[in-house]
Amino acid sequence: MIRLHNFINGRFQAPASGQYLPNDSPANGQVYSEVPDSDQRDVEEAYQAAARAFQDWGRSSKQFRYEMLMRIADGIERRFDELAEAESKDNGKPLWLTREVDIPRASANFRFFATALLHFDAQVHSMEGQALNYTLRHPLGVVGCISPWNLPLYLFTWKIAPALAAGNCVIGKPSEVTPYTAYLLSEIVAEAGLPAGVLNIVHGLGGKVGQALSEHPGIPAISFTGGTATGAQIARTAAPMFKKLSLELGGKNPNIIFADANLDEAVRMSVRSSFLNQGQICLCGSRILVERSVYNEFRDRLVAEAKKIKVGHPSNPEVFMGAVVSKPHMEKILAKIETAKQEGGIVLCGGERAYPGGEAEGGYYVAPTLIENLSMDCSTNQEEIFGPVATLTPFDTEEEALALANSTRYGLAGSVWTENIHRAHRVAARLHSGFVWVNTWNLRDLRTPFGGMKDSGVGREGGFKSFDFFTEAQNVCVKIEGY
Ligand code: TXE
Repeated sequence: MIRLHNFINGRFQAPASGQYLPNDSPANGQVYSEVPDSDQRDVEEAYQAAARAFQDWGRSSKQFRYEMLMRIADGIERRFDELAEAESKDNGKPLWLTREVDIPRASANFRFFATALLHFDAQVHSMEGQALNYTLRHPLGVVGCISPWNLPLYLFTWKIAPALAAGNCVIGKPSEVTPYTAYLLSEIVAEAGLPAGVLNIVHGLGGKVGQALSEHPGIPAISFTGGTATGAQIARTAAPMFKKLSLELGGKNPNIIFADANLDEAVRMSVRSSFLNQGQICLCGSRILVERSVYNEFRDRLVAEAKKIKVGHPSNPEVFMGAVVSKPHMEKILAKIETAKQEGGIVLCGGERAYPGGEAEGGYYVAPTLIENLSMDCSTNQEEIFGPVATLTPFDTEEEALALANSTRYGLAGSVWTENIHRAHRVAARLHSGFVWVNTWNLRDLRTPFGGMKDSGVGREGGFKSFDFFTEAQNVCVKIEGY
């Protein structure tokens, strides 16, 4: 049994409660580690350490912070294999995926924001003949970073790296469902020699540790990725204190496939957008809208590809899909599939728990599922499922496609498939979503703004947008006589 520790003021320590939560591997349902069940007392201790550390870190040179972040990135790369295996074991996702995406991206996040910091500078607005304005960007102080379980180290570092680079001290709270790589990161940070208290990692439940961060009067900003209901709870708590909030929440993203699209590519990428990471990515395309003239052909080809997907133990290099993250989450996905059937949905493939057997015995697997014959206003098409489940719906006109695509309360991402360049631009601009891909999916440039419209969130992260969030702007206006 592996016992994880909090990382507070540069020390590894037990939670104030002395209590631990069991953590299982979704691949086989076996409990293999214990996670600190921390509470407000641990958050307070972390806050005191971070506030002390901020006296120096907040005034440190960019070069110093750059070097520290690059050392953390080096440390992640040195322990690459261990991190990739830990992430796969903790989350259930295939090992090839953690090796190709999660862990490379975690070190890339540190490198990206370390170098971006060197290029982030004050803006100047000259009022000719009168004055010069320059806008300073000050770090905020001690900030909270709360991350989810679907891309554990990837999203944790996506928040922590820019927060630190901008000169803040951080209290990070990883998901209690997938705490392992965040714990390994605390070891890497200690090895890298980051000054004590600059980064603190407090493990535990959202209702205790996350809530204590949102409630803390000394913490002026929270960056959160997770469910929409949790985001609303954080906003309710933080708003009266006027905290800065960056909320990256759920999605119900459309893939819009027009008859003139390259169908080979549209089918290939729809398999990825529906089932990569077991469908547990906020960007996944869960509503596939297809122009009626190619609907049957597209559907039959997509179903044929989905049936070929190998589901199994994450360590098997041949599997495309591993386990979903937890037993309760698997049960939620299966219940949503039952609801879809009651709503009149026809299950084209999957629709049930998968039992790959062998070393995957006891694990939480769901077969890739495609459903058609549902109205767009039913709950299956309106509520986020966050599993390997997508629906197919035909449309007749561009207007109808847009109306269907924009009909949910979410607005995170969408993809448009067409060879008509005019239509591509037109439809992209009219989609109510934070970002749109044309003839691709999940192609990411870390400099671009990332975030959603409507109930998919508030604010944007990525590139200098992250620095805007993690700093406070201060304009200095200097009158110049005789200019
Ligand atoms: O996420 P939670 P859950 C969606 C997805 C999923 C649903 C619920 O639809 O089925 O959300 O998942 C912390 N104050 N997404 O319940 O609870 C929690 O400990 C502060 C989409 O697992 O939102 C964890 O660290 N923090 C998503 C983090 O919030 C609180 C990714 C996220 O967990 C808290 C994950 C509180 N009161 C789920 N309660 C995406 N956008 O990618 C919990 N937390």
